[in-house]
Amino acid sequence: MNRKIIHCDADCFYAAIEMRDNPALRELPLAVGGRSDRRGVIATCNYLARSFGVRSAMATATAKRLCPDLRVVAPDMAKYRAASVTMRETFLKFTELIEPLSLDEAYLDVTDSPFGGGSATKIAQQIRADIVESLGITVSAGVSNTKFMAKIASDWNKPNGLCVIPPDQVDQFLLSLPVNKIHGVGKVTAAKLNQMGIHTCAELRLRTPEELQITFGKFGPRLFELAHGIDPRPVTVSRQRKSISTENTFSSDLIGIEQCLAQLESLMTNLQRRLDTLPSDAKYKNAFVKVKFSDFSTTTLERAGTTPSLVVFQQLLIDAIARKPLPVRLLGVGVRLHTALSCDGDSQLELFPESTISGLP
Ligand code: TTP
Repeated sequence: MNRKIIHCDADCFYAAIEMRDNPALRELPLAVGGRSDRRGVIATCNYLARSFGVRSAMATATAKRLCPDLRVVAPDMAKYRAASVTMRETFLKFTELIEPLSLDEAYLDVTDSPFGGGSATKIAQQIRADIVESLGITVSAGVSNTKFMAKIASDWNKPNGLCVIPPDQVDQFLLSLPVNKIHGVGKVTAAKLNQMGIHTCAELRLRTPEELQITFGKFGPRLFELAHGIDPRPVTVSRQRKSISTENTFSSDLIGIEQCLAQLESLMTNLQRRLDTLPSDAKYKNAFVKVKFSDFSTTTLERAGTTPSLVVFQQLLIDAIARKPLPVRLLGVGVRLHTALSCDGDSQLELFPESTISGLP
């Protein structure tokens, strides 16, 4: 399959919009997020703030400790949504095969696009230039023959970068690629791979899919394929979504309800981030929690007709945990949608669910 895929990802998206609207912020370490005196969390920050160690999902109070001059502004989702629409309009000039992953990120299949004289690289350059002009923010792009490689490429020269990995260079590129650059390989999976003596894709290739399956479950054979640059996933224009959820596998099992409840806030922050990308008239039906115990058994519990709130999830979690007196390896929270939305979902997050942060089955 000789596809031409572009992965576009805006640079420090929310922060970039805020800097565009208030250029004085450009010179400052800037974060977008909740206030430190309200136990807020950083959604994103500009690259100057990153040089102090500030990161997405960090408590704002921690970020302020790392960078006392950090300026924190509240998110303005309406503005980011509007910018996202403009980005989409730009993509549409080049192809209709667009798969958004979030407000600021999308895959484009330009295999048959008549633009750029057949050059995906030229299209990517043009998209980047057009978005600077129309939106006043920069977008990094990666070009390759699979979604997997295009996404790695867009990150390679961030911010404001373009990276092209032609099909005949994929193999060479992958050989030295550290395994933690594979999407879905988080800290825990990376540590396990490293313990097995696997640091690069070249080393990953020396294992069999069966061997990897023993340690990483379904993700094992997938890791093997990715290490060979095999990723047949097409760019999917739209999908029916019935639920939105987020989950986390913990590097060490949680013991007792207190430890589990303590995880709810950050899970809910992630969930909210995904809910923010839904159309504003999306309606929720049920709230649910998912618990995977140390014996790998999974239970889910949901409640009808509720809006997702901390109290609802707390109660669901207490009831779900009570089902087995075992330590907990994974927790998830989510909502079912009232009608299946044909929406621009996070297909890649579903293929690599957040549980694969640790890559465990
Ligand atoms: P990302 O594309 O992950 O990151 P980014 O655009 O801020 O920065 P980068 O240059 O590294 O790509 O996220 C897109 C937006 O989603 C981000 O601007 C803010 C929001 N977001 C959150 O609200 N919480 C999070 O934990 C993350 C990672 C992002």
